[in-house]
Amino acid sequence: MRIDIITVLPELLASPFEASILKRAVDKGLVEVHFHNLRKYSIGAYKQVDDYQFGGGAGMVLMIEPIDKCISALKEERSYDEVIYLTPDGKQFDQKMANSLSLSKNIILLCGHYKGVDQRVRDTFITKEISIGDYVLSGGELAAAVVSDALIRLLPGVLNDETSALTDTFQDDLLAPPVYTRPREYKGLTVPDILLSGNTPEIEKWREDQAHKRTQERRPDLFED
Ligand code: 6GU
Repeated sequence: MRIDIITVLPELLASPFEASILKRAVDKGLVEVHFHNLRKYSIGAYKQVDDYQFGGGAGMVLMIEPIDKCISALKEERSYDEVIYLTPDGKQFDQKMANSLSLSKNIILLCGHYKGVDQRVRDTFITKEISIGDYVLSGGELAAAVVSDALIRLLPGVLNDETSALTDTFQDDLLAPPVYTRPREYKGLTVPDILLSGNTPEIEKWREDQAHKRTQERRPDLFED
C-alpha cells in the first residue's frame, strides 16, 4: 500500500510514522507513506496556498490551484483507489471503513486547514470524505495520522501475531475482553482463575462472554443493528 498525504503542516505528521508499529511497517516495506507540502505547489512570490473566502467571513480557505497541481502530479505517476479529504463534515470513520480501505493499493489523504478547501476541490478530485469524530481539530493532519494508523496495522505482516488484529475491539462489533499479565497476584489483586487453568476452550468461552458483557455495559449501541 502507498499513502500520499497532502498537507500544509508536514511537521505535524511525521512523528507517528517514526515510531512503533508504523515505523516497522514502513521499514519492512509493507507500506510507503509520502508527505507532500502543499506550499511546494503554491502560486506567486508569496507562496500562497490559501485566500479569503468569497462572500466574506472569517477564516482562510485552501485554494484549488496548488491542490490541483499536487494531485495531478501524483495521478500522473499512478492511479489511486481513493482521494480522501479529511473533514469534520465527512462520514464518520470506523473499523469497517478501515478494513475496506486497507485493501487499497494507493490512496491520497488531503488534510484540510483553516476553514477548509475550496468546494471545487471536493467536487472535482475527492472520492471520499472522512471525519474521525464529532469534534473539531485545527487541521486534518492528526485525523490523517489516525486513519493511516488504523489502515497500516491491518496490512498483512504488520502485526507480529497475525491473529491479533482479528481479536481487536470492534473487529466483530464487540469490545475486546479484559487481559492480564504477570504477576498472578499484585498487592492482593488477582487474575481470574480461568485464565490460569490451561483449559483453552473454557478460556475462549470466558473471553467471548466477557466481550459480550463489556459491550452490553459500555456500548449497547453496537448490538442495535
Ligand atoms: Cl478529519 N478534520 C478536522 N479538522 N477536524 C476533525 C476531523 C477532521 N474529524 C473530526 N474532527
